[in-house]
Amino acid sequence: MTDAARPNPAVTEERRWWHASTVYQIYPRSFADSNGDGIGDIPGLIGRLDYLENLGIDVIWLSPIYTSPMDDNGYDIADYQDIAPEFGTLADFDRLVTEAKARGIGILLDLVVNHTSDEHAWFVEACKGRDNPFRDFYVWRDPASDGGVPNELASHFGGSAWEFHAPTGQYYLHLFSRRQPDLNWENPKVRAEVYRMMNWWLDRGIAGFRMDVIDLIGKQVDAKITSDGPHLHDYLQDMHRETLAHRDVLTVGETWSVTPSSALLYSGRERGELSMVFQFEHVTQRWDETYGKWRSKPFDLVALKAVFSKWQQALSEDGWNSLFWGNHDLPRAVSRYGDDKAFPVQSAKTLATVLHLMKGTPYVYQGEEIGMTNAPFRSIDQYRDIETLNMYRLQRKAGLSPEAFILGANENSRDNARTPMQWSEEPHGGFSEGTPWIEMNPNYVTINAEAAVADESSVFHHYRRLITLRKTHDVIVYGHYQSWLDQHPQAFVYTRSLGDERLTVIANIASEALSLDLPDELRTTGEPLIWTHAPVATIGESLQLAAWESLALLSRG
Ligand code: ISL
Ligand code: CA
Repeated sequence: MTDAARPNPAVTEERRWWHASTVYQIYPRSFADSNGDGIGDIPGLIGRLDYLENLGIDVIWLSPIYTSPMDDNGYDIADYQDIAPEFGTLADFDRLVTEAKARGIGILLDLVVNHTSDEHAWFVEACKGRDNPFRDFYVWRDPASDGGVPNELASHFGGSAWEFHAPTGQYYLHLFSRRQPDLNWENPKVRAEVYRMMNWWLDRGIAGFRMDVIDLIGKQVDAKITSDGPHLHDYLQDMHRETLAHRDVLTVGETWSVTPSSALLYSGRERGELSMVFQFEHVTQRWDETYGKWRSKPFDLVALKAVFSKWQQALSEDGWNSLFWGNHDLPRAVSRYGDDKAFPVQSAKTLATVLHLMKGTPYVYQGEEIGMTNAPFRSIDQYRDIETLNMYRLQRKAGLSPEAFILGANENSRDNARTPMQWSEEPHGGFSEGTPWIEMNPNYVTINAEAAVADESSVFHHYRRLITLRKTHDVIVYGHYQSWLDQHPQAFVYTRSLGDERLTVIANIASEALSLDLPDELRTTGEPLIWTHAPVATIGESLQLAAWESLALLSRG
């Protein structure tokens, strides 16, 4: 993962290895099960490293693998320095780091330090009494004068963010489930413990961290500020100084509240904070203003392109973008943005093309590279996720029918994208010899890795090409982004320019054919780099595109 010596005089930015890298997200529970208990594990993952090497990815972001009661599938950590037995042992983890490194792949751990599990030793101690030395590791408040909650802060998983602890007569804060008490970052002892733990993992040879809801750590609950609090960037700079400085690692913060200007604070080159952050504007743009993610707004390509352009421009001179369509909290990309019924292969490829040829570091969520779709669930019993189950209870109480709830949940719940990786047409998709912890998407019979690898025209090989192109073409990594035809409701067109090179990307984001008129400035001839239907070497005054057809062409001079 060292910087390849590719002197291109047009590149003025200081190169970092992660600029040309692609990250692959693994949700360990659903990736590969080695022992038939129905739960993916580290040995299973090690067995699939050759597949990932073939795909060409540089980094694995591993969702949490630490000791946990699994109230939120591991985002509730009981011991930061041990591995959950269902996932394996520390020895398995060390072997993973070594085996991945041998294939040129680094491991990013998920740093979940906004909160712990209620089973974490710190919280167990904190509950013992108001004068316990660990009490201040968490956020406690007295009841309001009527005995009720201290204020109206709400949990992201529904209901109040405050839970009463009767034995000590105070409420504690949990911005997620009640089994995920929030850490008190104002306490310097908490910060010191987190840095110590981070250094312990970094010394074990990991490639960096993905930082869970990191924009919440500067919260000031009495002022009802949760995200983007006044000391957030002080804490991040402090963290950087104590752990990341002088280490060549990748860090990415999950920041739902980030704006283009705060992104420069998080990821600015001279800031000493993070490599990059995840912004979610293309995600929330589809959410209803009142009902949020449980009710979607229709797809609007013009608005979507505007979001991407805004972010490409905002971080063009400083900072760095991360690029993603999906993750373990979001619907499957092809189901959300593509057409998973009529054009599953073509639309998966075209979505990949338009995303991967932008400036930033692309993230691929496991299974996306073979075009996995949202699993169609029929009943609430098929769901496992605490967020969905809580929401079901609340919405049922509010009078919503189970059928109506399932309809919305199938589109937006986190479980529909958490079904196991589809490896083959074998029983349980080759994921496990036992019964998977959550049902497989039945379409594994046709959509699976084995079939995809064997077929040169598959979604998998398209991703493989895009990942390779980023490593061999500086214009993809560093080229200046310019959008075209912003108001066109069906075409996604942009160029990337670096020195005398220009990359032109043209995509039809629709299930209907398109006859596209192009402005003079886009007419060109060049080398076809990637395409969905047929290579195109010349762009004239108009272009006929099939449904979900896309292409990219490189011209010089
Ligand atoms: O999933 C969501 C929206 O689709 C959010 O409610 C989600 O909880 C938010 O994205 C924060 O996510 C992260 O922290 C959570 C954990 O449940 C998620 O899996 C994680 O990605 C709490 O640790
Ligand atoms: Ca297992």
